[in-house]
Amino acid sequence: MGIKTLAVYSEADVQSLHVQLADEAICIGGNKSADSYLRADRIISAAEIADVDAIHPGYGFLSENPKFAEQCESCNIKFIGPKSKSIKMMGDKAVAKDTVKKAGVPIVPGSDGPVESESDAVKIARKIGYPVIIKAVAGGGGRGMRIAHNDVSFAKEYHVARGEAEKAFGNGAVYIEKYIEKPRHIEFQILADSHGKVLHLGERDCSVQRRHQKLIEESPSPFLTPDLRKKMGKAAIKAAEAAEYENAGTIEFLVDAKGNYYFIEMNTRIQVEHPVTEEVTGIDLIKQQIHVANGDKLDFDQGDVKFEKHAIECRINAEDPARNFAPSPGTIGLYYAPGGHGVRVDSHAYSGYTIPPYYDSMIGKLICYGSTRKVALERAYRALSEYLIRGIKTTIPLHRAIMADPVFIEGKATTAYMEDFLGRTATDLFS
Ligand code: MV4
Repeated sequence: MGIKTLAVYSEADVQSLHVQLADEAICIGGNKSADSYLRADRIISAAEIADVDAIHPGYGFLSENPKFAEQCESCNIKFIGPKSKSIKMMGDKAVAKDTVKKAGVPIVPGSDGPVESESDAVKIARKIGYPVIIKAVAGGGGRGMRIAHNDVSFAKEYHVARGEAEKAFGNGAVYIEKYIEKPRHIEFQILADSHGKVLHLGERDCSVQRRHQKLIEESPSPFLTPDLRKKMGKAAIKAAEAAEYENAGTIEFLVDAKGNYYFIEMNTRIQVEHPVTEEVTGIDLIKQQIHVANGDKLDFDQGDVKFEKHAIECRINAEDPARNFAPSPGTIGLYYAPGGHGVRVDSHAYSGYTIPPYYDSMIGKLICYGSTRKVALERAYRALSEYLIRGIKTTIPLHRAIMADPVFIEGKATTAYMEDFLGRTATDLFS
């Protein structure tokens, strides 16, 4: 787009590829996130010094922080994301549910907003019927959730959930939902401009996850029928409209075995797995984010969005699956990324790079795509075999085993898949 880039980085990230590839780079502080990537004041100072027009917040850190979005705007720096108001609205998960419900989007049956007291809560749980799930209003992404199967466990889990929510988010408010057993986790990509046009770019099936960390995402979902996709896409657009949304965002649904779908939350940022949608649709999501933030109109309509490919992403983490996914930071010896037709690697790593221990363990994303799911999976298996990262443990061998697993190949994976797979697979396959 001819736009110059300024990267900010912490002392731990001097070696990182983005620092070397950007036109300019400014160090904003020490190793700990709290001393660098979470310091809005320092990021804005760097932006002022370099006289930038806009800030892309990426994912994580301050990307869904309504105060940071507001601070950018008040300093006349465009925040490349939604309005602060939309971030705030969707950040309160009970408000988010209520907002989309009023727009006619199906939500999981549960309490009407946060529960007020233990006696109220248990009445609601009984009325919904066990099992129920207790979720933090300020949570999201699986943090601070507890499941209860009867009155006795409910009393306990209710207090644990409140305590955890207070500790983690400084807000102990919780709400209750019917617990959906072994759902699929399917999310829709939204793109919305500042002129009221809201489009969906199809779904991503993110059911393969472990402890709320996604491992594999693919599109289209092997579970959805054309009819269900159409209905859910329309619901996703309604949800985004209710949030007065602009920029790129994601509407998350749980889908049960019968094909009932329920909105659970919205992510008001670009997500790790966005390349899957880029390869299926041919639309550059980051470029569109910049256009939308600039006030440009989206120059295509829903009917122009074509879903022509199947794409799958494997998250490559510096972790040892044979040792309960313990982090494996350290220096990479040889690094060789696969390529060829239908293969994309997004990574900041290279031969000789030292992975710092301070941040999350994802060091790369392998995205493989082709005309059918079979082709995409075969390419993924081949590319994983050619992805060489020496000196540390990674999730590459685990992904190869999954690409060869009949249950996964048949498209039968729900959110219960990983636990089952790890329970029936020898971990010596993973080293
Ligand atoms: C649920 C659910 C079942 N029923 N909500 C996990 C991620 C977060 N965005 C919402 N999540 C879930 N919400 C209802 N009403 C199941 C999950 C869920 C899950 C829950 C417990 C343990 C593992 C899980 C894995 C994926 C999804």
